[in-house]
Amino acid sequence: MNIRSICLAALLSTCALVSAQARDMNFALTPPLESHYGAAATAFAEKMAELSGGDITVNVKPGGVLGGEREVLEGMQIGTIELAISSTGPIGSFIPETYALDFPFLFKSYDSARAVLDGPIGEELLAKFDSVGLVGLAWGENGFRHITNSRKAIAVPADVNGLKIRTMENQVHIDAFQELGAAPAPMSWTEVITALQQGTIDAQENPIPIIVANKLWDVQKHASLTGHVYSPAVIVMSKIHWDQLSEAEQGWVKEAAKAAAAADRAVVTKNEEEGVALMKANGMEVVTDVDRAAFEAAVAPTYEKLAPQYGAELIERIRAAQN
Ligand code: EAX
Repeated sequence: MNIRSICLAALLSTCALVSAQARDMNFALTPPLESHYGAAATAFAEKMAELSGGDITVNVKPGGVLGGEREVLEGMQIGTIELAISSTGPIGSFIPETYALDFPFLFKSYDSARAVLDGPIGEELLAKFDSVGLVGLAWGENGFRHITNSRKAIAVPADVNGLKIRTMENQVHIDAFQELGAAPAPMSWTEVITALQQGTIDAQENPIPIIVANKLWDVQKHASLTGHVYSPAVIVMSKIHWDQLSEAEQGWVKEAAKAAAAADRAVVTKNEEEGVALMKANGMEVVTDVDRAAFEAAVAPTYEKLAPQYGAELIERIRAAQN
């Protein structure tokens, strides 16, 4: 064998060795690492390292360093980002059927929401991600959303009138807050803390895990446990990258996603148990006796207006599944 053949053989075997060795994937999330989403991403990374024998390294990218949730979803569609956990907030503009999950006061409890998402309805919605260049792997959760603000205690719908409140880029949420007489300001989470600090908005709404993870008591004096929306979160992969995996590797990803969802929900449960005390200990005025029935009645027109467009039949199935 001449020197040229030897060098070529050496080069090819090196390439083969490198390609079989560690591959890196980024996993994006907007909250800090110390959060329910961070726990999900870490669990995913650890499970993938275990199952791949170290061949696949998942780099957790917290704090919105790779962008807001909508931007991350767009990045996954073109393959610049491999993985993420995202609330459903912006997903409705990619997959309109998921808007059914975002209607106010639709889910009755964490147990019933988890049961619906882990059942046929959740599976049906995950299957729809394929059509937009994404792979819906598993349902985690963000939690029941509550209002925080810098102005006053909120206990009844009239208290929300005129409030400049950030919402996710979600048509159903925007409409619901308009029904309450608020001035919704949809924006990416990555802009919210600055907007609250600068006073360009008075309020935002998020689950206790987000309030705690972001120490929102530093920028919001008041919290009101409205629980107005249950916010699911999906563990999702770029289809471009999914299609490059072997069948075995795809199985690892699915198993890692299940571990991520379980880790996420465990932190949500813990935050729900301890979060209010933590918020109060850090100076937040927390209204716990919110008139939820009045809020539910006030946002009912959102169903009349948007359910026909965003899945009235699916909303009824979700309601029936909780009885
Ligand atoms: O990191 O944008 C939002 O309010 C979502 O809850 C997001 O997951 C926060």
